[in-house]
Amino acid sequence: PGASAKTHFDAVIIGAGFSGMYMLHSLRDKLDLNVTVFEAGDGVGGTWYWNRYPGARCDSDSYIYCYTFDKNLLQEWNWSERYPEQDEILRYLEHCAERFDLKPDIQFGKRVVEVIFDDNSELWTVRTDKGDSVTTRFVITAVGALSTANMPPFKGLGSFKGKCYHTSQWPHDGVDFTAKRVGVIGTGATAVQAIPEIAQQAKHLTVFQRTPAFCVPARNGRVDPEVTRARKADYDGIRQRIKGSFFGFELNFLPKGVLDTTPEEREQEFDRMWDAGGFAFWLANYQDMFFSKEANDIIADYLKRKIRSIVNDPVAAEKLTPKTYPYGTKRQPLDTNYFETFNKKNVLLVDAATDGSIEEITPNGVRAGGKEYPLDIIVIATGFDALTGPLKALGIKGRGGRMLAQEWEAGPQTYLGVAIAGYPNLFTITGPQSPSVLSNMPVSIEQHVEWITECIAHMRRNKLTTIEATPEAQDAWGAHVAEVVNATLMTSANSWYMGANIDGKAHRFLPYLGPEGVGGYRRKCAEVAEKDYEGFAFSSHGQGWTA
Ligand code: NA7
Repeated sequence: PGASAKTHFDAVIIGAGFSGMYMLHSLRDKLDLNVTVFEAGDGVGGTWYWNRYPGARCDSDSYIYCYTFDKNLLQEWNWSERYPEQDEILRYLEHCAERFDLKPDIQFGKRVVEVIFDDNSELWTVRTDKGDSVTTRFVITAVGALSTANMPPFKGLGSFKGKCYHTSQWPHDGVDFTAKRVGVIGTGATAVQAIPEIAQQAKHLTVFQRTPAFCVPARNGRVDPEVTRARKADYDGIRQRIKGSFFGFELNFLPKGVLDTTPEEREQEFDRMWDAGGFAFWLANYQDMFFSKEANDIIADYLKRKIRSIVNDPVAAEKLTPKTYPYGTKRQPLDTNYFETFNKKNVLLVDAATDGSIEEITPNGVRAGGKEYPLDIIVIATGFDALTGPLKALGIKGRGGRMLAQEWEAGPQTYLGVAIAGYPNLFTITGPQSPSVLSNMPVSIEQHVEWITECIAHMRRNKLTTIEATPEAQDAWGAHVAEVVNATLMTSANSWYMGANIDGKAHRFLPYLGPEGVGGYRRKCAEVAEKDYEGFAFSSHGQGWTA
């Protein structure tokens, strides 16, 4: 029977982006399990299915923003640019879905609304908004970390007579800005990509800024074919390096502190990183940047000088200069002509601190600081309820009816960011308290998928029916996550890493910033498995294996 006719599975995967697609391939084709995927969208791609706003592209270099588990795929696929655009990444994922014949086992257009554990059968029941109800031994969430839109409850939002779009729910046939007065709310990584594109098309653009961003040039462009050839010849080395690296990139901190350098020496290094573009300035800078405010100030000062040198109007430059948080403690936006865009005559910056914050949306536009800005289109680029939002939205109930959304009100509690005490046989790919959004995502996704696959294989070999994190191991992991990050400057910013972008959300650092990065985290997970899944408890009652 077709996937949608079956009602019992070994594993249900939620989401068909990078994570869910590889998870399906692994469990179905390596372990021969009976698996289905529920996907809310009408196609594969996850993030790259939904985020179709102008300028949407990846901020990781294309040669490492891809699957690395298939050597032939690495050789055969050719990216057109250093950072591919949304439609190219979506084409890549479509290609992978065909290549591994994934679509027959993905049920599209079905949003999971309930995931309930039954204490007697030790099986999960998964329900969708389309009325499906299936049972399964394992549930694997592949819902992404940035997939639940943050739509701030602006007063009067519904009264606007023009068109209003959240960047992550963009119309598939695009939006025509020609001759329109457009407002963009937000200046995070998304808005920084969209603003220069919209400004080129619109008659007039008003940018509503709450907090200015430290942007660094992406330096996108075609990749030298020689470089591509050399990389293809060295993919074994590249895989090894990114898997063992701090952030999943071929980037490493400079092995010295900025405080140990002369002004001339560091200026040269800064110029080199600025010219290189991409995340080098953020993730391959002096190693004291995230630890010492004094060091951070020196590095931030370079970027502040850049803003002043690019933006012609000193008043606008001042508004665009970050002052309230250390550099690097919020996600690094990469730009193409972002600051330059504020030199255009048709672009106006409305800064919350100096011009007043948004008071309401009116039928004709946005009112901020007592003034109404008339608009035809509003683009809401206010980001996501990061990491916990997508999991809380699934209606997960574990042992004894305990509710995940409720238990996580004061912040997430997990073991290794991949499992949760009280929720047996539930795995969370790139969940909170794993490196996740603090890494090049495909690297962390592959690591989780492979670890989960091996864990399930281990259970089948040993006729084990449930695996569950112990509360002790979970508490120890939570304490470790907090301890490591508390030694850095990361907790001093009102960032979405801290849950600070959502009203009422607990302020807790959400991803895991391990002392040895994703490489160290990978070793830790491998060690847990080697020590017979230390910190987990297994059982062998409940319904036995059928596969
Ligand atoms: P971000 O990085 O969360 O940026 C959202 C922006 O919207 C940011 O400038 C916010 O200001 C602003 N914002 C959020 N809520 C409001 C309200 N209520 N009023 C005014 N302005 C607001 O989301 P992005 O989509 O840009 O990026 C998310 C990630 O997706 C990105 O880092 C990549 O990993 C991919 P704030 O700074 O909170 O003061």
